[in-house]
Amino acid sequence: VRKSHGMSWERYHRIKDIYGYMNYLAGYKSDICEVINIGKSSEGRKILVLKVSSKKGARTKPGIWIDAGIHAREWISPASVTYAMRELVENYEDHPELIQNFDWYFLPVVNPDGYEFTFSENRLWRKTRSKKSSIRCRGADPNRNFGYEWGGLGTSNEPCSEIYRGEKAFSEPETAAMAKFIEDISSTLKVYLTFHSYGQYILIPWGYRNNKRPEDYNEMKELADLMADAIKKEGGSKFTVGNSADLLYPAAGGSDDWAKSIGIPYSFTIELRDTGKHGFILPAKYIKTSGREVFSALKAVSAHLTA
Ligand code: ING
Ligand code: ZN
Repeated sequence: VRKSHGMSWERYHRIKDIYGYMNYLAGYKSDICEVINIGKSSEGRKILVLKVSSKKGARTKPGIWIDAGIHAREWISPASVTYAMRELVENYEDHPELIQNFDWYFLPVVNPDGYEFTFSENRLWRKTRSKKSSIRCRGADPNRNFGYEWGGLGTSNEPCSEIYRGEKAFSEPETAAMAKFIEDISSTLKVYLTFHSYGQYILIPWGYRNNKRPEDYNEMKELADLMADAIKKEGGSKFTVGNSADLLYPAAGGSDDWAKSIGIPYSFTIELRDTGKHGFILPAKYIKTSGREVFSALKAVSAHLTA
């Protein structure tokens, strides 16, 4: 059993510290935590999920899925999600109902190659790092690569574009691994949350075109509003709730649309701090507040679905 880890929420950490922390939890809190290796990135990095459950191995409880780091440069996303993961597990006694009532799945870095590249080479890299020998530019936008309405509005077929959709849906090993794992557990999942930055929004499907909402949009919005209220109370930031295409721009092949399309009732993209002052380069002093905001949103989800 590993007794230590190099993770903190005082600065931004590379993959080895994030994975080290997940493995630490799986050792130190082995009654409720397990690390699941769901696949490999283009450059061969592991893609790790932390499952938190009071009945390890069983699939009896409603599931909540949380991912972060789909886009490499949005550092506050993995940082805040790992903070919430830590709060859920290490301060279990403060809120035992959260783990008693749900199975939690955390995928803190969907795009580990891109994430590492933002530390080593280019702080503002967004995409994956996949490589086609015939093509000059590397990577696809993983949030245009999911298999629902793939190839539509707000995407590009130009490999050098920041919103390149990839050769086909799930061409990227990262999105393919994530989708396969989610499909395996999808009958248990009630909630899909994907964390990005920045802008302070809670975005509701459909994102692939304007003026198109799921028939249960109002139920989804009710929960999104509760999350926004909880965030406001916790950290003071105002998060705007609405349909992603209408509030921001249409974008096809997003992970939230895909999750909704396979029948997960509540699916949201959450754009964390800030509203543009620092943008992607959010100073590390905001990690803890943002992490607390994320955790307060998770508590709001749990309370609403248990009520
Ligand atoms: N923003 C999201 C993006 O992928 C989004 C916003 C998500 C728009 C889903 C529409 C649908 O462009 C960031 N910051 O990546
Ligand atoms: Zn993003």
